[in-house]
Amino acid sequence: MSGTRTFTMIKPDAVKAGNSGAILKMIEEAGFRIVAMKLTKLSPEKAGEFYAVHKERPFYGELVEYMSSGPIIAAILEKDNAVEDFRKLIGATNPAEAEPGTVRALYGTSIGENAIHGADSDENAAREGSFHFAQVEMF
Ligand code: IDP
Ligand code: MG
Repeated sequence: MSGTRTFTMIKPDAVKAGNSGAILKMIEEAGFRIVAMKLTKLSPEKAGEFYAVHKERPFYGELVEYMSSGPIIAAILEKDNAVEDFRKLIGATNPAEAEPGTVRALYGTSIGENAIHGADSDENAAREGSFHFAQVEMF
């Protein structure tokens, strides 16, 4: 059975462009409840650790540099079928291929700078949530 929580980050390009409010509105209107949220900035070391699973991919260096380039908003979200429904709301990795009306179609600018992150499994949602929120069990 699928879980009720997912983890997201509004990425530096979207925060910088002033799209955080519009994106959070989409998230809430889609039925997600914000369980924990913070504006933060990842050091290159922390970004590298977060995306360690992509270490062997050719874009890893670029991804780490980009994700540490400015403030992000990290959040834990709650809804039935959270992980799958949230991936639907954000759309495909490449904004050019994302369904119209999805967050990435509306606010992403390239395959790298695609506005938002969404965990891809219940296990990763829990791992990524605890990476950013030490006190996650209290929420
Ligand atoms: P996802 O975020 O849709 O799950 P992943 O394949 O897990 O996509 O890639 C993680 C992140 O790495 C993407 O969201 C994007 O920011 C970046 N990325 C993925 N593919 C490329 C690429 O080909 N060039 C540059 N950056 C990429
Ligand atoms: Mg992924």
